[in-house]
Amino acid sequence: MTYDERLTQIVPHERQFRFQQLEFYAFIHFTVNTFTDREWGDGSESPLIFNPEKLDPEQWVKAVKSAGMRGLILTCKHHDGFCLWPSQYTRHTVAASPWKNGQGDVVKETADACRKHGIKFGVYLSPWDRNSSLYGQGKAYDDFFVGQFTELLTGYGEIFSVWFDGACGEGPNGKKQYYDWERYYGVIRELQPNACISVCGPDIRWCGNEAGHTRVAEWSVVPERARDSEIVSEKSQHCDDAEFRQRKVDARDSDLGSRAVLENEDKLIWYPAEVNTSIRPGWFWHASEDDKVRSLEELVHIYNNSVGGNATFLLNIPPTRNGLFHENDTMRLAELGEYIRNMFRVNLLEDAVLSCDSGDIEAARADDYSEYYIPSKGRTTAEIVAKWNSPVNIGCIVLKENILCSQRVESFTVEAELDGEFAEIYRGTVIGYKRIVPLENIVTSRIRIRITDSRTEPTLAFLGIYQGREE
Ligand code: FUL
Repeated sequence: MTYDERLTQIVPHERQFRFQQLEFYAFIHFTVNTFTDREWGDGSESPLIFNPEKLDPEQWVKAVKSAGMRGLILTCKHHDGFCLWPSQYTRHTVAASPWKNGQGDVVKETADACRKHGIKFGVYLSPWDRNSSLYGQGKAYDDFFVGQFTELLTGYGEIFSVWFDGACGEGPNGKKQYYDWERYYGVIRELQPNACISVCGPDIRWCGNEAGHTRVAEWSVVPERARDSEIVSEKSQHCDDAEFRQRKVDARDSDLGSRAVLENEDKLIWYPAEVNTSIRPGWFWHASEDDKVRSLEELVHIYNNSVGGNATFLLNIPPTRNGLFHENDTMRLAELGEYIRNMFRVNLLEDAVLSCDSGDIEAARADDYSEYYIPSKGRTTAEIVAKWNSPVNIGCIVLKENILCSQRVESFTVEAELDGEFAEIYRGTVIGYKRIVPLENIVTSRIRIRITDSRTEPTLAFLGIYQGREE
């Protein structure tokens, strides 16, 4: 087997494949911090301050759906340790709050709203707990933590993501908790085998920043050492084992999966990236940020580079103190959804003649995995031409590899016929699950896509060429 063939032996697990197809989903940061105007609580907050009088997770779900999101992850417990459900393992929960006279359960209301409106529900649970006296006591805390997520994974229906944050601000002289990750993963697999364990977990990789930045080439095949990479990032100081740190890869490295990086690695894994960022500067709601909601342009840019850059997009929207999204956020979500729907409204390929230098390119027309394009055996390049009878106005191109056959494409170009000749209008690196090529209204009758380098025969599960905006 050649070196490149070895790389393409690595494919997603079914749960990762399903997860990737969600593409875009919401993060909800909500807890005592919403009431104290802080980003990190210290665990000493009184549950009496938690009283979101108009709490309505259906409002959240409707708003995130309007943006085209297909799931929602709730901060069931942030670093301050306050539980949004009535956990039996601590008194530091909604049960001790005045909200609904201590009878409420935010997790249940949110899970129910997701189910009712047909989106997936996931849980964020901070391993770092600043309230629990057990934190730092090894197994005693592990038992407590496993007990808490067992409640979440058994009482609220199907969970698509268990999001373990790596942050810990204890510092060198603070408490040290060595988490028994393998035990946690074992319990999760048993209770929710279809859930992906994200960030401090084996299924979904933190992209390495919280600003919405993306890599030029995002690879899903990476060294096994990249797993738990969160643990060596600057966010996390809870691991001071130098040898362990050396074995790991830094999640923030600009290149995690090129041939050169993978060359000396024994073990490779499928570990796709997730881009997580907030619609505002902070993760939690602050009145002072009501006028700092990201612009539509910025969000479209992040969407194109994450969903359209071989990653998934986890966008945070923080509810206000009354338990509802602020209107500035809901308006932006609706605008974003409309923009995205418009972007993919008209697939111009329906009226185009497609041709290719080898293989059956017709197989790439339908956006599914039952049929896909592959050139003849041994070819690692392809030349695909789409031709229209009269000029069309192109807004963007979408390419998708069949990732069930791994990630193969290393580089490609797009050319448009302008003044009777093909001219290069885009040069791309990887494709992976999906590549969105924004083209700003190119008018042409012929487009040529050249896959210029691929690890083994390139595949395309889908090719779409979409109409630009009417001016
Ligand atoms: C970080 C946390 O410290 C932030 O508060 C937030 O939850 C973000 C998603 O992850 O590590």
